[in-house]
Amino acid sequence: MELPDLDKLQADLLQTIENAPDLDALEAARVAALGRKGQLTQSMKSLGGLAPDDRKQAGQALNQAKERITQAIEARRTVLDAAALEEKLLTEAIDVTLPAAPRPDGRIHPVSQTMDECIAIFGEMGFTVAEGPDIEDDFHNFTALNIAEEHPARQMMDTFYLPERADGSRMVLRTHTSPVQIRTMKSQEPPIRIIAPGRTYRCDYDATHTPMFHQIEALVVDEVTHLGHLKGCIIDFLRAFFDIPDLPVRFRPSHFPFTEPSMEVDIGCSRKGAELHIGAGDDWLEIMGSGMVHPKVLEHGGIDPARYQGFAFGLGIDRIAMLKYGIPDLRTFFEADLRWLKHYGFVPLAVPSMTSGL
Ligand code: 2NL
Repeated sequence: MELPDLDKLQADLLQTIENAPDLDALEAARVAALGRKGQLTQSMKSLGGLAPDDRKQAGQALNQAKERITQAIEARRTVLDAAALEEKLLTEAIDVTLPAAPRPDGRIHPVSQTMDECIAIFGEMGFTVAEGPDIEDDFHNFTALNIAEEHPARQMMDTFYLPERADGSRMVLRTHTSPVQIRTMKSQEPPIRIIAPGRTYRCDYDATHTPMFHQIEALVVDEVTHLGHLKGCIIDFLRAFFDIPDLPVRFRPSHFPFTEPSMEVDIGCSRKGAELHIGAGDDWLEIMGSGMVHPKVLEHGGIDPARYQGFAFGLGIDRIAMLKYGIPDLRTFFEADLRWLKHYGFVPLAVPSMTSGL
C-alpha cells in the first residue's frame, strides 16, 4: 500500500487553510483534511497495510502533520472570527443620533378616566373599592334591595334574564351595582365605607341609554350615620369631581325601594339652547339618587337596623363623563372607534422623549 507524498499533502492542505476566504471555506478545508473521509484520516487508516518499521515512521509523520494542520485551522479561525466580528460591527452599527421611531400611543377611555377620578376622590374620603359578579341571582339584585316581586324593574323589558336553571330560577345581568353592597354587608362588620364601581345592564337603547353602562354606588354603615353625613359626602364629592368649589347642590325628596328617606340630587346649571353650563345659573340638573339605607335592606345584609344606620347613593359614570367632558351621545362610548378615542381619550402619562418633548 502506497502512502501519498506527505510533505506535498501537508503543504497543499496548509495552503488551502491559510487562503480560506471565510469560515465556511475553512470548515470545508477541515473536513477535507481531518473529517471522516478526509485525506489525513484516510492515510491513517491505510497504515495497517505497511511493514511494522514503516508503519511506526509513517504514523509519527502523519500525527505531526495532523497536529500542524489542526493548529493552522485554529489560527485561521481566529483571524476569520475577528474579521467576521469587525464586519458585523461595521454593518450593524446603530446610529444613536437618529430620532426614535414614532410609537403608536394609546388613550385612556373617558369611562376609565372618570372612574379613576371618582375612586381617587372617594379614596381620599376613606372609602375602599368593592367588586362583585356581573351575573347575579334574584336575591342580591332585587329581593335584598326591597324590590317587590311585582316591581317594574323586574320586568323582562328592563332586565336581561339568563335562561332558566334546573330549579326554575333565573340569573340576571345586574341592573345596578347594589348587589355588591349587599355582599359586602354580608361579609363585613360595620363600620362599612365602600364604593362599588362597575358595569351594569338594562334593556334600553337611545342617545342617553345603552344596554351596558357604568355605575358607581357608595355605602356607609355605622352606628351614628345620619342624613348630614350623606349630604356632606355628596356635596364634597360633586364639587371635587366637577372642580367647582361653590357648585350649587340641591336635595329633593324622592322614592327608592332600598332607601328611606330617599333624595334625588341636583346640581346648579344654566341652559342656553342646546348648550348646558354646569356650576352657575338658575336651572337644575338631576345627577344622582341617594338615601338612608332601608332597615329591611340592612336586615337582608345581616346588619341589625336597631344598632346601625347607613346611607347610600348611586350615579351613572357614563353620564357624569358626558357632562364633564362634553361628549354628546352615549352610544359613541362603546363603538370602539379609534378616531373617537383619539379625540375624547386621555393621554396616560407625559413621557419625555427626544421626538415629542414633554
Ligand atoms: C340612582 C339611584 C341609588 C342606592 C342607589 C343603595 C344600595 C344599597 C342600599 C341602599 Cl345596598 N341603597 N343604593 C341608593 C339610592 C339611590 O341610585 O338613580 N342611581 C343612578
